[in-house]
Amino acid sequence: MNRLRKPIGVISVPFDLGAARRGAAGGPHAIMQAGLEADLRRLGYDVHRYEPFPVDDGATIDLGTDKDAIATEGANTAQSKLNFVREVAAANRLLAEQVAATAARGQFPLVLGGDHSIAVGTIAGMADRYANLGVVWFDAHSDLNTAETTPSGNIHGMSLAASLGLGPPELTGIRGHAPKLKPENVVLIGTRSLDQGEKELIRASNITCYTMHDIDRKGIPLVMEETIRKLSGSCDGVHLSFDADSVDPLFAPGTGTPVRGGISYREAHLALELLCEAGIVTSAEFVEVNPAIDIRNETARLTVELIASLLGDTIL
Ligand code: Z70
Ligand code: MN
Ligand code: MN
Ligand code: MN
Repeated sequence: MNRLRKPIGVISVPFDLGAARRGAAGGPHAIMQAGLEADLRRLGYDVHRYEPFPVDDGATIDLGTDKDAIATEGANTAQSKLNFVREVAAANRLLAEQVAATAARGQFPLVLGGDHSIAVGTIAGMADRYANLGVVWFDAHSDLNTAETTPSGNIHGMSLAASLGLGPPELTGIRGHAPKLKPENVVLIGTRSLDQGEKELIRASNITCYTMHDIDRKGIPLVMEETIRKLSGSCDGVHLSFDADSVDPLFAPGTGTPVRGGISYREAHLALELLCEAGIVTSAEFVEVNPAIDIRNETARLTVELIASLLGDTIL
């Protein structure tokens, strides 16, 4: 296996105001409790763990106000469809800065979410260094909604679009330059739940999308081989964005929006082992682990195992 020769900078983001339901803010703690640091050291890594920075955890927000009510209240304006956009933008500005600083220190940024809205900040931080950043986006969803197409108003369903420069300026403009990504440098894997606007965007753009149908037909080895060939040809860095809901809920029950028919335990490990072997990944984030709905921390433990596979764990 191709072990990274860099120290790992672990960045915790206990934030979940971008999601449909609360709980993913407990993800970093659950993942640490599942033994991440010991595993990374066992693999021979020098680990730098950053204190979770002070994101707005919603403690000051009236939780009696449910998000559906907010989303429908003023559904006549686009702005009203961006739930907690100020808090999401503030968290992502801090995260982008932290990720850029971690990479500048020569460490591999490993970001623990938190809901998937935090991809905006991670990608903004890495796009500082890599003009042609590639992204491998494992997800049941595509997170390609905009203020115009979102059915929910939840920003974790808009973070990839924002990174492509589509969305509110508070998100697209983090660290100045927009867009952060080119559509031809984006590969979606595990897709099985798309909204109408997302389907149209994927069809009209150069985004590569391996749906579960494609994975069933081609198998994970070929899907990963094509992904690696494509991105290593055109990108100067590759970010892995791994939504726990890409994995079948049988193996990853602790996530806010489970969708059955996902990649299996074996497929998830194989995919990340193949990325490891290719040696192309320059940063990673693991998001949407929700300990409030998990079963005995199973999803956090799976996440630790998957991180180990990405970073060079082998059986023999
Ligand atoms: C839906 C929306 C989503 C994650 C759910 C769901 C989006 N497309 N993303 N869970 N990680 O509300 O936009
Ligand atoms: Mn060190
Ligand atoms: Mn997602
Ligand atoms: Mn998802």
